[in-house]
Amino acid sequence: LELTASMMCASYGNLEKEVRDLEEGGIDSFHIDIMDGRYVPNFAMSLNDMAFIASASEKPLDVHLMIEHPCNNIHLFLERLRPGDTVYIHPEAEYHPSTTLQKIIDAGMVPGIAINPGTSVETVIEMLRIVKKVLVMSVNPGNAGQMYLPYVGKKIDRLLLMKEEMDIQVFWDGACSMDKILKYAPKGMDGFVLGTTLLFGKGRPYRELLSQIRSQISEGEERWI
Ligand code: S6P
Ligand code: MG
Repeated sequence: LELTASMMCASYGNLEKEVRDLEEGGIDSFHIDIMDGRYVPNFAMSLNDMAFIASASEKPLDVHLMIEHPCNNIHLFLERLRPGDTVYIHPEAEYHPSTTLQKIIDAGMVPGIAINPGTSVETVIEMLRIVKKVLVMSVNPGNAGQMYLPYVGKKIDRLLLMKEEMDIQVFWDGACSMDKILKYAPKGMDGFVLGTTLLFGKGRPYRELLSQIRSQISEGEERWI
């Protein structure tokens, strides 16, 4: 079960220390939210923040592009990433999303799509045949610290049932709480993006928080196996 840290929630005062502390705490990967102020009404991390984290850690990066027409500048991201890093695009933000996904594949990165709360599985089904990873948004993209939107539950259940047929992994992004991990990990969710709900701004060391999260997952596993 992959636990990834949403770095837009980290303290920018000392990003290197944040990366170190999260690594020491046992985080599996770093989730990088890139926004353009157009596709979503906010700005988060930049290309350079992403490149810095890629150089500061050997852990995989999970780059979530919330930008219009990523085909125009995706090469800037791809040339700063390492083989095996994941790049998610939002299909609605692109005229030809499968062309952009092919660029991600050709560069040696793992292709993914992010599915908004209001986007149905039907509209992205052909892309599920191309991608390896699906990032299900349980909040509307743009901000950390939002409320979980309960209507996405049905779609998540459907996607989890399609995992084998489509050969995809499914990840949770938005308002990820302990009860959601304990409910959806047994149903086959492959990983969770941790933000302000569980990991950041708590005034407690990441090591402590992450080990608490992991031990609750293992206690849960004993029950669901
Ligand atoms: C939202 C973004 C997410 C958030 C993350 C924050 O646009 O894609 O990755 O940063 O979900 O988590 P939380 O627990 O603050 O909602
Ligand atoms: Mg995200």
